Amino acid sequence: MIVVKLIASPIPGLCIAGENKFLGTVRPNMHKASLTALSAGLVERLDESGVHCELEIVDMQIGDVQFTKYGILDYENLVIEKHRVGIPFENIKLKIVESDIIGLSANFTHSRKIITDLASYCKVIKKNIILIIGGADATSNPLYYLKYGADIIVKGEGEITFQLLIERIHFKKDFESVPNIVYKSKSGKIKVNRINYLKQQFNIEKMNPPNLDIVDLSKYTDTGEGKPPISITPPFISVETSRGCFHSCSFCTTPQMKGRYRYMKENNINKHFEYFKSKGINTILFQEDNILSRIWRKKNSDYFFNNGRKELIDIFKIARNMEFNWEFTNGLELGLFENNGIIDDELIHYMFWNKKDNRNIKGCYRASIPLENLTKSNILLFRKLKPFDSMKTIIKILSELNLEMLSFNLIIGRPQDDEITLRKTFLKCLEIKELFAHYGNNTQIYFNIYNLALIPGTIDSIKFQNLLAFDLEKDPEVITFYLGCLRTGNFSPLEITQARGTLVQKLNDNSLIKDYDNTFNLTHKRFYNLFK
Ligand code: B12
Ligand code: SF4
Repeated sequence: MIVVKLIASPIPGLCIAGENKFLGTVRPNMHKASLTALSAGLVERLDESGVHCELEIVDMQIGDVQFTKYGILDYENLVIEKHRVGIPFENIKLKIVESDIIGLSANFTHSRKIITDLASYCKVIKKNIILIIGGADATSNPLYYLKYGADIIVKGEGEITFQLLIERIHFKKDFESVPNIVYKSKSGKIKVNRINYLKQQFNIEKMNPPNLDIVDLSKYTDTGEGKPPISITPPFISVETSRGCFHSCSFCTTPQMKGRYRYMKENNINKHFEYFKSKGINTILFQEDNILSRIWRKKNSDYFFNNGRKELIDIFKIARNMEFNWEFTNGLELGLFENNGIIDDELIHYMFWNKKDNRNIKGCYRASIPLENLTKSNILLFRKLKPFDSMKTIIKILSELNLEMLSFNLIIGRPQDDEITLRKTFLKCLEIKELFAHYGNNTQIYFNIYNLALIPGTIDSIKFQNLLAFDLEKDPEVITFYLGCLRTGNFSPLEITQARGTLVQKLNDNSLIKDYDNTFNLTHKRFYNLFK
C-alpha cells in the first residue's frame, strides 16, 4: 500500500503593522478544486494498475487556522508584515510521517515561499518522503521549487502524470517514461522529460466529477467573490465544464497552462451535476477559464463548434431543472454575445435565468464581467474585448435581467497607464454606474480594480520583466492584484497601489467593500483629486 496526501498549504496575508485588515483578499474557506480534480477516480484507476493507494486531502487553510508572521516586505516607505494564514506546520507532523508521497499545489506565485518552507519542513520530518508539486506557478518556475525542497514538478494538468508517478514510485521504477515532469535524478542532476501537455491534452469528456467525498464541504463557505445574497447557501464549489481558452491575454496563465479549448458534453455534465446534488450542493460557481469559448467564431463568423451554442444552453437547462443557483465568478467574455451588431439575447437569457420568490432566488444571482481596460486601445491590448460602446450595449441588456449582483473587473498599472488613463477609466466606470441607475432593477454593482500582477509565465512577465521592482524569490507575495509590483515611467508600486485603493473607495460603497473584499485600501489625496 502507498500513502499519498495532497496538501493545500497555508496562504499569505499581508498587512501594515498595527492594522487588523489584510491589504489583499485572503480566502481560506474555498473549495480546493485542483486537489479534488486530481483525486477524482484516482484510487480506482490506481487499483486497476495493481496499486493500493490510501489518499487524503489535507486542507491547511481550514480547521485550527492561525496567523504566523514569517517575514517583512520593504515596500517603499511602508513596512508590510507577511503572515501565514493556516494550520501551523507542526500540527500536520503526523500526517507527514504517515505519507510516502506528498503532493502540493502551487498555483499562486504569492504563496511560493510558504509552499517551499512547508516542503523543507516535510523533508526535515521525513527525509525519504517524495514531494511532488504542480500548479500554475510550479509549471512556469519548476527550478525554483526544485531548488527549495521539491523532488518532482508536474507541468500542466496533473491527473494523468500524478497517477503515473504514483505507479512508478510504488513499483520502484525510474521516471524516464513519465511526460511533463521536471525532477532531480539520483545523481542530483535536473532532468526535463518530454513536455507534451499542450499537444496531448487531458480528455475532458472522460473527466470524473471532482472528488468531494474526501473533503469537509461544510467548511467551503466562501464564493471567492464576496458575500452572496442571503438566500444563497453554502457549501460553494467551483465546477468545470471545460478547460482552456481560444485567447491568449497577456496577463493570464491559461494559454500556457491549459492550452486549446475543450469542453464536456451533456452526458458528462449531467453526471457531474447529479453527483453535486447527491452531496447536498445547491450553489455552483462557474470558475472555468472561458465557458463562452463554446461559441467562438471563425473569421467568416461561422461557429467553430457546430453544436457549441446548443450545448452551452443545455448546461443551463440542466442547472435550472436541477434547481441549482449559480454565479460566474471567473470573468465572462461578454463580447462573444455579439456578432456583426446582433446580440444573442436567447443565450443571454438561458445563462442568466433567475427567478425570485420573496427573498428566495433560483438560477443565476451574480456574474463577473472583465472590462479589463476602458481606453480606446483596449481591443488592441486584449483581443477578447470589444469597443466600449459595444460592451455597453451588452451591459445594458444585463442590467435589465433582474440579476442580484454584477461585478466589473478592471486592470490598472500597465506601463502605458498614466493619470489621464486612470481618470478616463474612472469616468467610464461612472457611465456604467449611471446605466444601472437608469435600468438596473436594483442590481448591486461592484468594481473590482486590479493592479497588473506580473504573473510568471505570462506574455506580460516576459515583456515587462525589466520593470519588476521586486525579487520574486525573496518577495513573491507582491504577485497579487492588490499591490503594485512594477515601477513604470508613470507610477511606483506604492503609487499605483494607492491609485487602486482610491478608485475602489470612490466607485464602491464602504459596506460593499466589506462584503466583497474586506481589505485595507491604501489611498492618497493625489488620487482623490484625480477622481473627483
Ligand atoms: C478559482 C481561482 C481562484 C480562487 C481560489 C481558489 C482556491 N482556493 O484554490 C480565488 C477566487 C480565491 C482566487 C484568488 C486568487 N487568484 Co485565482 N484563480 C482561480 C482559477 C480561475 C481557477 C483555479 C482552479 O480551481 N482551477 C481548476 C483546477 C482543476 O485546475 P488547476 O488548479 O489548474 O489544477 C490542475 C493543475 O494546475 C495541476 N495541479 C494543481 N495543483 C497540483 C498539485 C499536484 C501535486 C499536481 C501533481 C498537479 C497539480 O493539476 C490540476 C488538475 O489538472 C485560476 C485560473 C485557472 N483557470 O486555473 C486562477 C489563478 C489560479 N488565480 C490566480 C491569481 C493570481 C489569484 C490571486 C493572487 C489574485 C488576487 N486576488 O490577488 C488570488 C490569490 C488566491 C489566494 N489563495 O489568496 C492566477 C495564479 C497565477 C500565479 N502564478 O500566481 C491564476 C492561474 C489565474 C491567472 N491570472 O492566470 N483564484
Ligand atoms: S479570455 Fe480569459 S481565460 Fe482566456 S486568455 Fe484571456 S483572461 Fe485567460
